[in-house]
Amino acid sequence: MHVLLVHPSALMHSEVFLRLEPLGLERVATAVRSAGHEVHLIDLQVYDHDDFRSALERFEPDAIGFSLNYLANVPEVVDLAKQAKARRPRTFVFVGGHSVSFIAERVLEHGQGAIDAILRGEGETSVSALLEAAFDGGLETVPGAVTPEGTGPPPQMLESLDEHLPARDLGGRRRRYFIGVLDPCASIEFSRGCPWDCSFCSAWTFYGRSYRQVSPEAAAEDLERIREPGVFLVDDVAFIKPDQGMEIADQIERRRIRKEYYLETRCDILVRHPEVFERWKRLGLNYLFLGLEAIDEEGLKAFRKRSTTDVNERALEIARKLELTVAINIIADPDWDERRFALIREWAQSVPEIVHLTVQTPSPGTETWFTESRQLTTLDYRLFDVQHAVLPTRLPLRRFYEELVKTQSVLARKHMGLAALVDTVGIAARHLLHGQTNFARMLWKFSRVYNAERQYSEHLRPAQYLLEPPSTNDHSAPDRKDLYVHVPVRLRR
Ligand code: B12
Ligand code: SF4
Repeated sequence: MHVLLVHPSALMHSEVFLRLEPLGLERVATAVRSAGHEVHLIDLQVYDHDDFRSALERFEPDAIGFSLNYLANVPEVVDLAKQAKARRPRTFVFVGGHSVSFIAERVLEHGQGAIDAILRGEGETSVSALLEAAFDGGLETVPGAVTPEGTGPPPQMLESLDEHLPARDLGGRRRRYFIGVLDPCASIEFSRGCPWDCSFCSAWTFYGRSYRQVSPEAAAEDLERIREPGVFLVDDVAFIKPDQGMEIADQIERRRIRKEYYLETRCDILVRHPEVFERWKRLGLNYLFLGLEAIDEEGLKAFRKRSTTDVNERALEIARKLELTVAINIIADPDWDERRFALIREWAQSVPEIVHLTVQTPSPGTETWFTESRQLTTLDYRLFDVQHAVLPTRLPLRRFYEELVKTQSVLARKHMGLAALVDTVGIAARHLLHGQTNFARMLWKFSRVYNAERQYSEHLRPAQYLLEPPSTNDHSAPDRKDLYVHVPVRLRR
C-alpha cells in the first residue's frame, strides 16, 4: 500500500525561534514501513500546499495520515483532508497526534466525511492494524480508532520505546530544521510522559501520568544515526531519572559522539541532580529550557507546578555556574494590566536568562479546560496557540497585545543588545558561510511576527471551524481518568 504521511504547517509565532522535525510522524512512518507499506512523508513546515497536491498526483496514495499535535492546526488539516478526499475519493484518510486525541469526535464532524478515522494515542502500536482494517473491514476493533461508525477499544501503549526509531531518511529539506543558533538541528526522544500534573498541561493526561524511558543503548544508537551537529531533546522533562542521563552519557563517550544539545527540564530536577547536567555540559549541552511559568508562590500554586520560587532561583544559579544558556518560560495571564507587564519586564531585565512569554490558554485535555471559570472569548482553533488571548483580558484586547508585544520585544532586544549583537552577528555570519540561513532569517522575522496589530486582527478573521466548549459549567476538576488518553490498566472500568 502507498501511505502518505503529512505534518501541517508551522505556526508563525513559533517559527521565529525554531522549526523542528516531525519526530512523532517519523516514528509512525517506521511502524507503517515495518508492516510492508511504502511511505512518503511530507512536512508542510518546510514544503507548501502545492507540494502536498503534487504528492497526491505523483505518489497516488492509498492512505493519507495527518499529524495533529496542535489545536491551531485543526482547520488546516481538516481542509487538506477535504481536498485530498475530493481528488482521490477512494483514499483512506486518517488523523492522529496529541491534540486530536482529545477532540476526536469533533474533528470527525468537521471533516464531513472526508476523514475516515482518528487514531487516538501513540500511533506506532495500532497504525498497521488501522491500515489493514481500512480495506479489509473491522475498524471498530482497532485500539484507539474513532470512526463515524463507532469507537474501538482503548489505545495501547508501546511496550518498549526502543522499537520504531524515527525514519529520518524520509521527508527531506532537513537543513531547514533549527532552534536558535543550533542550525541545523535534529530531534531525539529519550523518554515519554511526565509524572507531574500541572493544571495547564496535557503532556501528563495524554500518557495517563506514566513515564517510560528509551534504553541507553537504543538512545545512543539513535543519536549515532543523526547527521546534524545540533540535537533537540523532545522529552517534556529531561533526566527525571539521573541514572538514565548518566548511562546515556557513558554510551556517548564510548561511541565518541559529539553534538551540541538543547533540552527542557524542571528546576527541581536540576537542583536535585546538578551532576547529570554538569556531565552533559561536557558532552555538548549548551542550551536549557526551564518552564518557570510564574515568578511568585501564588502563581506556582495556581498552576500546581509543585515547585517554589526558592527552588527556581537555585536552579538558575546552578545553570549560570554551568554556563548554560537558559530560556525561561513565563505564562502571561489575560488578566494582567500595564503594571503587571511592567513588573515582568523589570524582573526579566534583572536576570541574565532569555525570558519567553506565552499566554495562559485552557486546552482540551488539561484540567484548566474544565476548572477555568472565565468564559472563553473565542472558539477559533487558530487562536489556541498560546500566543493569543482566548480568555477575557482586563485591558482592552488591542492594549493587551501592545503590552505583550512590548514586553516580548524588550526581552528580545535585551538579547540582541550591543554585546549580544556582536556575538549574534558572528554566529549568523558563521551559519551563512555554511549556507544555513535559518538563524539569520529569525533575526529579521521577529518584528513581522510579533506585531500587536496583527495579533489583534487575527481575532477578527471569520472562523469556519470551532472548538466545542467544555460540556460542564460547574468548574470542578474532573475525574483524572476522564482526562487521560492512555488510561492505565489499573484505572480502567
Ligand atoms: C517537541 C514539542 C514541540 C516541538 C515540535 C516539533 C515538531 N515539529 O513536531 C516544538 C518545540 C517545535 C514545539 C512547539 C510548540 N508547541 Co509543542 N510540544 C512538544 C512536546 C514536548 C513533545 C512532542 C514530541 O515530539 N513528542 C515525541 C513524539 C514521538 O510524540 P508525538 O509527536 O506526540 O507523536 C506521537 C503521537 O502523538 C502520535 N502521532 C503523532 N502524529 C501522528 C500522526 C498519525 C497519522 C498517527 C496515527 C499518530 C500520530 O503518534 C506518535 C508516536 O507515538 C509536546 C508535549 C508532549 N509530550 O506531547 C508539546 C506540545 C505538543 N506543544 C504544545 C505547544 C502549545 C506548542 C507551541 C504552540 C508552543 C509555543 N510557545 O509556540 C509550539 C507550536 C508548534 C507549531 N505547530 O509550530 C502543546 C500542545 C497544545 C495544544 N493542545 O495545541 C504540548 C502538548 C505541550 C503542553 N505542555 O501543553 N513543540
Ligand atoms: S508542565 Fe512540565 S512538569 Fe508540568 S505536567 Fe507538563 S510536562 Fe510535566
